Amino acid sequence: MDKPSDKLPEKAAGKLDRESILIDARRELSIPSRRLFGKQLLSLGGLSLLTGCSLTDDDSVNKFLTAVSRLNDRAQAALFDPKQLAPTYTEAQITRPFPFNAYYGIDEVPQVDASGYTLKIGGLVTGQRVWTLPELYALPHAEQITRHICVEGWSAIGRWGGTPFGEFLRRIGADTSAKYVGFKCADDYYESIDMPTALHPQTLLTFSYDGERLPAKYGFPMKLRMPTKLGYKNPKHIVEMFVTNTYPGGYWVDQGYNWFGGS
Ligand SMILES: Nc1nc2c(c(=O)[nH]1)N[C@H]1C(S)=C(S)[C@@H](COP(=O)(O)O)O[C@H]1N2
Ligand SMILES: [Mo]
Repeated sequence: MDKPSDKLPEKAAGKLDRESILIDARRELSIPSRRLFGKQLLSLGGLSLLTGCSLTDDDSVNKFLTAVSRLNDRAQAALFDPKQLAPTYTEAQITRPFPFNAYYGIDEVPQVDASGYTLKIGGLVTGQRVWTLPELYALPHAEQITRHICVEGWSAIGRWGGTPFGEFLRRIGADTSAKYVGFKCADDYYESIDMPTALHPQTLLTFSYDGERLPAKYGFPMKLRMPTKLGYKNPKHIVEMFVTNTYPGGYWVDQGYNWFGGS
């Protein structure tokens, strides 16, 4: 998967083109910035003040752009309404075939062995232990038909089934006042989400796709499905999760994508 064409640090690298950095920074702040900062257009100086970064070399430009992106995260987090539901669709609206996507091709999809599989739970939870698949499959089940939106420019409607993640977090004794839930996957993917999204009623830990056991390409044995977030925020092949107050980042986020990743 290519990074988006307007990925900030790369554009800034090599050449200190302040005008285009500013255009990109404004675009990055886009609509939430208007709500956060009123109608005022931010100057490069204003953004530097907000982020506490001077723009003297490539290194500081990169730090600045990361900081601007984090400002955007905060704006998105502030605007996130934990009760607002993403649209749901009918069976007839499901996209067939549903697209596969990963940072590698379909022939490299990890083949997780079901019998040896365990999900490790760690961090700020009272129930630090591993879970087997039969235990996970026995959890309360919900089905959902929602739209998955990928930043690469496609979206598709799919049907996922699994257990409401908020209930699962309570079951494992998660500290739901903590900031983040982090995920490690069977490939080299990793992700993290904000607690309000983790507790959102439509956030599901899914084990099935369209009524069938989740196939390898869609993330066997499980994918965290959040219709309120962009595709890359939805980790597949989860092998470990942890609750933490230390920002864990994510595979694409650490390469310049926006962390909140709301859709
Ligand atoms: N483990 C893992 N999870 C991942 C990815 C990945 O490469 N590895 N790609 C992400 C991206 S960018 C997208 S769009 C969706 C694709 O999910 P799908 O194959 O079910 O369409 O998975 C997300 N979760
Ligand atoms: Mo994606």
